[in-house]
Amino acid sequence: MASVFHRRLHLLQTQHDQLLRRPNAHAEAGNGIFDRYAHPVLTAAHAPLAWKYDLNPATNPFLMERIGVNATLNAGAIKWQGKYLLAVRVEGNDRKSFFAIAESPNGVDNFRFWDRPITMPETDEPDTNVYDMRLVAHEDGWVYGLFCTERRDPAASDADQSAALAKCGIARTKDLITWERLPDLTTGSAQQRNVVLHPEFVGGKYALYTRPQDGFIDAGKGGGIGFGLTDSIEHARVMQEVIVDKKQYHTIAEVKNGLGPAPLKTKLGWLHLAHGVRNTAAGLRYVLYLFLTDPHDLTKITHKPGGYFIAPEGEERVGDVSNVAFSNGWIADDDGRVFVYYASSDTRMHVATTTIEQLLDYVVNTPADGLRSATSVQAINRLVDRNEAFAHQNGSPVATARANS
Ligand code: M1P
Repeated sequence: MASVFHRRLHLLQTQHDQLLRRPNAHAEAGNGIFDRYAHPVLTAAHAPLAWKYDLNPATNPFLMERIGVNATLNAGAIKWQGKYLLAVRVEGNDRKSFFAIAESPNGVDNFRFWDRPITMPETDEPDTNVYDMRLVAHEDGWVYGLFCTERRDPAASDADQSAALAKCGIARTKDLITWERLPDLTTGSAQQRNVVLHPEFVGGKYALYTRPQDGFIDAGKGGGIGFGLTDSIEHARVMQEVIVDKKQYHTIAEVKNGLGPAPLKTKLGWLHLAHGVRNTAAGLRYVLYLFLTDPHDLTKITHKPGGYFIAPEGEERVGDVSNVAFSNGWIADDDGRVFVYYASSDTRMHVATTTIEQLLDYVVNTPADGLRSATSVQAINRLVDRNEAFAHQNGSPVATARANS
């Protein structure tokens, strides 16, 4: 009779293999803007068995899990040597996050982690926790990873074991395996999270999107997506931050917001994906939104649809931190397809697919937030007017579609 060890190993390997091979497909008819998929692309269960189990029957006869993986979330993304790569925030049962690369041949399924997590070098001031890496292939030839580094607030009393300081950590690589750690970003703000490197030089300088904040959770008066320049990335220092997109009363971003991945260059300008946070009786709600900035002035928003682009839906609404959609990675393919990687409820990773053409249509033609109930009704009435005028001249498109079906 097979030992407990071997029975369990067979079961674990079979289940893991089935999960990794599971094909993914569009989940629903969609809204014409993007397609959701039936399954998450990465979950905690995707972590390699060798990261969790001592696979020697002599030292682990019960095949007990020795190290737990709690969640896979907030991944940076890059197309690399023809493969779709995610730099995933993997969170252990011990609440520490680290980064690991997962690779897929098609961007929507079959994601597999590389053999080992990334060994991220530390600075002289060790990080307690690192998370939410944005990957950017910069025109200087390096691939940069900008992430949040969190350490305990040295000013906190012994009684307060949760006060923390968030800063932007910076590292670079040529192969996504060996990383060179650079000094953390210095800014005039008390704390920083959601810092993103712009892929091109701006006036010969490195350009950074920031999210100045007064406290660790509370953005305070510093809320908004900022922008600043630094002469050097080896000693990055942004002393002047211009707010590009501020938090605003009774919108999806009234508590705070932050940029997601680096913006995509399009024929109409730079396309940005960001998250907005509002408060509710059930806690904070994180949703994703888009905006476009001027091709030559990165601080000037030219188009910003009202409301959210992606909000957590169905099972996505439940997890370690419920009601959260968060994205810091997307990939624009050469054929115009766009893969938006988003995490739900700080627990697992999903993909939504769309195209640059669809995203620009959405950004340019979705009414902006009029900031009042009355303006929302006016927007609907304008649309109904247009539809009635069209039907008057051409007959009802709904009746035609029915007749053709
Ligand atoms: O828990 C939701 C998110 O909270 C933070 O986002 P922000 O900096 O905008 O508050 C981050 O810790 C993020 O990792 C997390 O998903």
